[in-house]
Amino acid sequence: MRTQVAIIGAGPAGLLLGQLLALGGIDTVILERHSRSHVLGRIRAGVLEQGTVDVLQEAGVGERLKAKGLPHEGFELAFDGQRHRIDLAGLTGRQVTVYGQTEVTRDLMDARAAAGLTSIYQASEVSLHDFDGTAPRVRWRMKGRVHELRCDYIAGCDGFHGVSRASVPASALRLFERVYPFGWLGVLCDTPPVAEELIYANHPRGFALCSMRSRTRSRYYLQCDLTERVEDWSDERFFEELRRRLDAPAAERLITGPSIEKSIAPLRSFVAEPMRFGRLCLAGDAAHIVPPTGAKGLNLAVADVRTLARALLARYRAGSETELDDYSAKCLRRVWKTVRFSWWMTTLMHRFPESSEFGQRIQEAELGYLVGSRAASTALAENYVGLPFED
Ligand code: RFL
Ligand code: PHB
Repeated sequence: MRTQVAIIGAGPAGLLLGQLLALGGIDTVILERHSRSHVLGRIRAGVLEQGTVDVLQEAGVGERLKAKGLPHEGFELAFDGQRHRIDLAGLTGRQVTVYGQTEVTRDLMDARAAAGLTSIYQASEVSLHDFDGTAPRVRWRMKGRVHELRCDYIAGCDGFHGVSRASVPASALRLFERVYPFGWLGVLCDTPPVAEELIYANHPRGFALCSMRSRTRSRYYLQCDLTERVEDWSDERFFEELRRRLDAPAAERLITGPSIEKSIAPLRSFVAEPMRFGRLCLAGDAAHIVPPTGAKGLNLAVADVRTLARALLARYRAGSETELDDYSAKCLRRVWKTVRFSWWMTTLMHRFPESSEFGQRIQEAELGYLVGSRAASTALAENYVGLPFED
């Protein structure tokens, strides 16, 4: 079997890359470890930057997003019993769109299936070969047989735990990492959201986030210890704790219901440099992770893929490798700005077990400054709506 670009991973990064390359007439095969339904069952991101929406529209998968996505012109920061609105539209002229990662993934899967493009699900033991030369190959096992795909390039879009980054010799990569001393306990339920806009709450008992997927589906998160187990959190306990971390009017308005998903995610910042090794290019969570506080992970994956698709198109259309040579450096400039913002917002909003009283006062002062200064609010807003693409 042969293709031009072998894509490892059918998450949003891999599927979007496949779609953008297909529009440019480039042949791809996607290899995914899990089943289609497993991939669709993962509840993750919910907030799309305008730039991400634009790329999805250019990719021809914007129809449902346009019909069902919820435009949000602001969000609220809650602390000290009060809520303060960050007017994204007023401060930046831009907005974000609430539309679940599951829906983005479904739209991309449907488009790929409709175009009759090859995706191989449940491919186990995927391995990458010879990407330091000119004829890379990918092997995998399925139903007891080993298969091989020859290609020109490999796109490693297989997330943080994938095989792509792990296939690069350790001496060729520099890794940067910060692990946070807490996680997020998330609950999804079919109840109307507590408020029209997202609420990010800084509370002495820990951070809380009120988000949503639609007008009838809510997504809530609580900062929790890494030692917590999901089984110990009944819906009643979760909502009781959430109420305690919200301001009184929000706590009063909160409508609870049975959870349809509940999970704990650890928080981490991570970057692998460079993002290209020979004919293997890493994109999305395979190359970097940010804590979810700034809602950036999926958006960053889309920005990488946009850059990679353009570079591969330049290579196939004009024979130019200049853009591929610049791929890693160009992505990493955006990645580090976004890593900084996500780290900053995480530090601002969470209780750190090791924090001193001094640290606590500094956090309070920063929150006060942020909502009292138009300059500081604008800095937050322009990062939240998404920094402009370089070109
Ligand atoms: P994914 O989505 O992890 O997809 C990688 C795919 O690769 C497959 N795979 C393999 N396939 C073949 N062989 C192997 N050896 C393989 N190993 C792995 C996997 O099965 C999977 O299907 O990475 P991708 O495409 O780079 O997308 C990244 C995003 O998923 C991620 O950044 C976001 O979900 C992060 N994130 C958020 N991002 C936002 O932009 N806005 C948000 O509001 C937001 N909220 C969140 C989040 C992540 C969260 N968690 C669970 C970490 C909220 C949470 C709670
Ligand atoms: C979500 O809806 O899952 C979500 C929203 C905003 C964030 C993180 C997660 O910052």
